[in-house]
Amino acid sequence: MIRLRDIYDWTCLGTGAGTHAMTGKTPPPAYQALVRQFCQTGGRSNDFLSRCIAQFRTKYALPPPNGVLGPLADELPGIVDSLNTRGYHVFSRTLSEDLCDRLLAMGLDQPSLVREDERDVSAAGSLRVYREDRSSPKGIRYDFPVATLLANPDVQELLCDPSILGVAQSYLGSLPMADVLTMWWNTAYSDRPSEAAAQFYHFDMDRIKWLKFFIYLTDVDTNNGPHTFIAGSHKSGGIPPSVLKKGYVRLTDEEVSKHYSPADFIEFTGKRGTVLAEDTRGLHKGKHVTQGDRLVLQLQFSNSLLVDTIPRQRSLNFPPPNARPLSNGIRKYLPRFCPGPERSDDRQANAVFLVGYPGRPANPSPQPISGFANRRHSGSDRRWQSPIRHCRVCGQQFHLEYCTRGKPETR
Ligand SMILES: O=C(O)CCC(=O)C(=O)O
Repeated sequence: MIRLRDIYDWTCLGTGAGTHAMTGKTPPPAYQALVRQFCQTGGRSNDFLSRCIAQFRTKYALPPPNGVLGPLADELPGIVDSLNTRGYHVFSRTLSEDLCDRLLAMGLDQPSLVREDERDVSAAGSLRVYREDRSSPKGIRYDFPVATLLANPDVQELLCDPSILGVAQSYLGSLPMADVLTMWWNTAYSDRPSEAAAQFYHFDMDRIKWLKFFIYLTDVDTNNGPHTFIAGSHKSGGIPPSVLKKGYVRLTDEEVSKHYSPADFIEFTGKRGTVLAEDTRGLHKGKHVTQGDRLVLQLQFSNSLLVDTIPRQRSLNFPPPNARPLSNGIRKYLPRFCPGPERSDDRQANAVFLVGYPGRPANPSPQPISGFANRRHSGSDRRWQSPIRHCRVCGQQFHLEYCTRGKPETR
């Protein structure tokens, strides 16, 4: 039966999509409607929207899926099948020791933000170097500014990696857009799980369809915060209506265990370098850390940037819309992610929204300039900086925009 509320929701979604197409912003009622319809239909609303999106955001002509996850051409159908049926896939190939060493060094030496917790944490919101805090952490979680991550050539390579992109595109069924890039430490700071550190079961609902890649950069055993997932809960009808009725909330283990068998609870332990892909529309959490710590790098690819009004969200708009098909290989687009901020106060940048490329519509022919060109961004009252940089890898000129006002954002 169609209810008045459903008509209202779909109207909000329709007008929200229109507004997003014109302004790049989604009105909050459209986001609320997306979540409500997800809960109401058990996820079928998202499936329907994804089928529509696949009609016009058709797939890129990507190079063969050979990369950090191995040569995946033969395995790809099985991987997508495992993502469709179970909601996750753990790749047999791990990242190389060298790559893990370099990413770990960034995690230890680059400043990260101590996340606010339910308790009063005096260090919350401050940028700290984790190496100095490792033996005595000052908070439950340390998040890296996205600008730091984007500045790292290894992260840039991962964002462009054909095996990662191949999996994302095959699962999404339409072109993948990198819209979340995050890395964080989980610590044993607290003696109980934290909502702020995503240590209670929940589903994500920030997009229509997406795939997250979790990359462990430290060894993860059952005590230092393995990621955990309820197999199959990402499917339509995979979360019971009685749970969805509660809305977009955090759930206790006891609550969740009433609805699933023990075999459905998957705890992902693994050596550093382990990579898992997961549809976090299903129920998941990070297990409470009781010993040691965990460093995770996370990439997310989505089929649409709709619903990007969530303040903590960052959109990387990848690959650039004028870049299709990727005839000369994905590496051509590396400049979009290179290089990062060089001035120390850039670390305060609170979000990188669009990583530009030569010829992006907002500035069709960027000129080489030194310094920063301050300008307003899409009517926002925040100040956006738009430096022109040169890619360290290929020397091409490109454009990077980020906001320098306000408190740094965390995810
Ligand atoms: O820390 C974790 O493993 C959970 C992270 C999480 O909830 C998320 O990325 O959506």
